[in-house]
Amino acid sequence: MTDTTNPHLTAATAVGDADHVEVDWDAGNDQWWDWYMSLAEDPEAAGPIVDGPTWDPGPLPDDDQLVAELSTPYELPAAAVESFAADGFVKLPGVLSGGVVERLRQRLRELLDAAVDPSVGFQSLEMMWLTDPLVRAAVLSPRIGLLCAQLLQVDAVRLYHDNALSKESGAGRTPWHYDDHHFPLDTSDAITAWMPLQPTPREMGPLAFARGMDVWEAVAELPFDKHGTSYDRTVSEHLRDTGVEVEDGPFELGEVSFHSALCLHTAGPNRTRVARMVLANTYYADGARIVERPTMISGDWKKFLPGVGPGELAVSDRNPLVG
Ligand SMILES: O=C(O)CCC(=O)C(=O)O
Repeated sequence: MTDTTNPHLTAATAVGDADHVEVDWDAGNDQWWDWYMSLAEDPEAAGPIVDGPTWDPGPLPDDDQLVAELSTPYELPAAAVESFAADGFVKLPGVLSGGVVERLRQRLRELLDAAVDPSVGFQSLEMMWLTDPLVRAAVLSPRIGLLCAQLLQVDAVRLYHDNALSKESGAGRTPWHYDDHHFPLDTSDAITAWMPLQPTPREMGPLAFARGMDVWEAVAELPFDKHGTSYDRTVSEHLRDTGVEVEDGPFELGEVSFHSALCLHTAGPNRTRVARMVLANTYYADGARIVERPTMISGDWKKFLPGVGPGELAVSDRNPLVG
């Protein structure tokens, strides 16, 4: 260990050089997020906090209406499939009604408040779908699962995990990364549906994407930095110096983004007084296997694939086919 050791790491995960990640993560996924967020540069950290958005969700659906909406296929334009394949992400309007968004926001808030230390700036919770019927309707939603399979152009997708993410007022940037680096899967046919649970203006830190399915290739050999912000900074400099376009616009109420595991993405700080809440669900192509050497960047992945070991088919009772 050096005197620049990241305080969120244990002796076991801090071991070796800064790019030595071939060890198991030995804490929970909430501690993983505390560590991971510390790897982002945040020049706006001391900036002003402004009022957040206000919105009218419209009528709130009852449970049956919510399930019906989430079971109805979304009319996906062919152009969206093409732009996902070219860009690595796509943002689709009106995937969720305002009422469904609001019901999910209220439920995720209750679940987070019951489980998470309120002083944590980036709050997270997974596997809610196992116990909460409302969250299950969204996580196992045929609408969302079908969209993911259509965008990946695969026959069927399985659930990797659900994720409630609340970036609280004043919490900082999410570092640049691409999820293929994270998921312990032997396929890049993995996709995250990032569903903001409010309209999300720029000052709230919407997810932002480097445009281009192949942009990751130029940073694939960049040494990771498990102690500090050099990986995030170098990716950011590379994107700027090579003129890669970054889509960092706001999300309307009900708009959902879908990003490939190969898409480089980040998110700004939340400089508003309103929590930036998201339900982010990840799915992968049926038939994927666990890689031979998962790393600490995958966090506590065994929670999402219990009983499945390296090299084995990524299938367990927690990875149902969706859609
Ligand atoms: O919500 C964020 O700030 C980051 C989420 C993310 O990176 C993801 O869902 O892949």
